[in-house]
Amino acid sequence: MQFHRKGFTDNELVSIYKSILLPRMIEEKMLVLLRQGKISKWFSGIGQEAIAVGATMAMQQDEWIMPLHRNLGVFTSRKMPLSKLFMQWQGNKEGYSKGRERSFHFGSKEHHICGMISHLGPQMAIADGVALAYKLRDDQKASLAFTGDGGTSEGDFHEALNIAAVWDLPVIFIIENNGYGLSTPTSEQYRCKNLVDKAVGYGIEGVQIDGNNILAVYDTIKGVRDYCIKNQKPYLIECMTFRMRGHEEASGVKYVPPELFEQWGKRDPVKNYEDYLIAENVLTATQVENIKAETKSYIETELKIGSQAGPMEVSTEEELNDVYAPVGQQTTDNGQRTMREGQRFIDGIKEALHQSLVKHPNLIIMGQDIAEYGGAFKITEGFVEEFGKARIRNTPICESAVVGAALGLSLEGYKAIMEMQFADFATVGFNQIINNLAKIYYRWGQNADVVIRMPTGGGVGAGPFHSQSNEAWFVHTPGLKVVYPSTPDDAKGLLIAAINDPNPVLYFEHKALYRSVSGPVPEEYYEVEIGKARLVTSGDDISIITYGAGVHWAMDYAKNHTDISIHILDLRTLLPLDYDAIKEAVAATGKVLLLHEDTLIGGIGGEIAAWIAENCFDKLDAPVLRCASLDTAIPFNIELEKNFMAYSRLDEYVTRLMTY
Ligand SMILES: Cc1ncc(C[n+]2csc(CCOP(=O)(O)OP(=O)(O)O)c2C)c(N)n1
Repeated sequence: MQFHRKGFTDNELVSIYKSILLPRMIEEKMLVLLRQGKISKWFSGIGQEAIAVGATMAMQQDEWIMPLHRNLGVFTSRKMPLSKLFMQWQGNKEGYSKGRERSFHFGSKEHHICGMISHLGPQMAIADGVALAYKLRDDQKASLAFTGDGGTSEGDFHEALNIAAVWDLPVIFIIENNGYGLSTPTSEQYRCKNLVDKAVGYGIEGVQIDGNNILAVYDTIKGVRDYCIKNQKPYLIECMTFRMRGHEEASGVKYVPPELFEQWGKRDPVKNYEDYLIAENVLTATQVENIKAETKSYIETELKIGSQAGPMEVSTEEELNDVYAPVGQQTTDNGQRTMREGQRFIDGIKEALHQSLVKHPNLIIMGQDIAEYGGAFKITEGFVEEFGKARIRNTPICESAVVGAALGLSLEGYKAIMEMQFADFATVGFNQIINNLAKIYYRWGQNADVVIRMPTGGGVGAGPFHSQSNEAWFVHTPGLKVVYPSTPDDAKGLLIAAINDPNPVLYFEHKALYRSVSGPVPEEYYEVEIGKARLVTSGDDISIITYGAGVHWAMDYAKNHTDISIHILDLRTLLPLDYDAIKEAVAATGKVLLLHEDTLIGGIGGEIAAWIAENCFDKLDAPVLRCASLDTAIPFNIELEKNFMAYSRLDEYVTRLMTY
């Protein structure tokens, strides 16, 4: 292995040696502890340390790195206290995730390390968002994301590189090509000759290097970092290496030809570098032994501290409290309301966005066709002229990467709104929403200050993929908030509240209401509290608990059936639910109908019905009924769609309840 010392001083070379030795020796210790059952599942990086260590040393301490499961060297090179790392690996409360996450699936804001989710690829787009923040602030910084060769087959790899290229973001993407994705060899993973060849396809630069040569890695990434910052461009680096142990310690290596271990064993990144330093007279053999003894003693001492962690004290209250970041006080509202009449639902949304863009200079909106075109529903029309392309960002068609980028912006203190062109397309950003946005705060205390606008619902003959009601998917996910206004003033106030909330909020806006519903909307900047339902009308006969278009169905029904006294509750927020208001609605009539446009099975109506049965049984005079849409996809033909909709069965259900 050829080492080129370039301008490194002897001291620097020794410091690099200590940095690559540490993760190797920690791992050797870990393997012993693993056999003793003292730590959890372990993904070994033995043989690959030069990449994580070299890359981390080449970056500035305050530049975000998105490591993966084999990157112990990132954590050690950022000088995280080893005792606390041990506590993390043992699942102790004193670790970095209060015992909630395993091995390397955690982050630390203080160390600018973003914790991975198991799905691998989603890390890469978060680096895009961080780099976007750097770029917008002209910070002269770059972010760095890792992937394995296996991870390059994920759509997230493609999306992240593409968006970084299109937006000219200073991101370094590192592929650790270690020959296998679990047991799958690269020959069954991709067909191009080299993975770095993919850079050309994205219109970016790339280089393939020897990933086992710490000086080559360090020096290359230092140079690439300068390039990315100076040229404001991303860069792809393929580091050739080999995984010297199994995918994880329990899985074995039977599928790897033994000669590969022999071949790559000779290219061991630690041993080769050590030999080089001795041959160059930078270190003597005795000094090397001394460094190893010091490292060993450091590891033992830290392990001893780490072993003193107390037993887990479980507090359900703390667990539940840590699902959401605390919401700060909203102070700008003096309570004054100047009503403007005749405002459409869409006007409420637009005004909330506009006022929020003025109020929060760090608010970025991203979405397909939202800039010059003004968005599929023209809600952001005129914004690009007023706020500029940097803040009103057209995106390529890559929902997953845009949600990831939104999270990356949040890591750097920005607020992000993403407009899903249609709520239906959330499926292709689902992983980022469900596993990254929703869980990150609980996992390692990092909030996701992101709002996703979800133009939702049917009634417009748009067929199965432009009409769905998919709110229930998200209501089932702790860590998200789900709001769903039905009036123009709530549309405005709830969107402002969602933007101010430091947690990820899914904001459902029913497309059929955009231009069909109008009403008074205050001119002021104000919030409608998330988690509070609204009493639409009081009544004595039956209570309809609903939201979104259902509110208007219920109101229409009541208008046409003045002989029935209907109590109507508009939930406004689906997660968290306003249980007090639900209880009052049950108590008001004793007969409850849950009404929603979403399909029946697994819809939120079932959840609320169960809650009522558990908590309000004594107030009921009839079984709780659910009126929901048919359990089919949403058909295109307008007659079929009408039949699909819950509204077509509303009279039947009200009658059933009235005659019970
Ligand atoms: C989306 C997803 N699919 C499958 C897995 C299971 N899995 C975990 S790691 C891994 C192999 C990853 O290979 P590679 O990206 O080359 O990284 P390496 O483990 O070699 O470092 C697989 C299949 C996963 N974690 N996420």
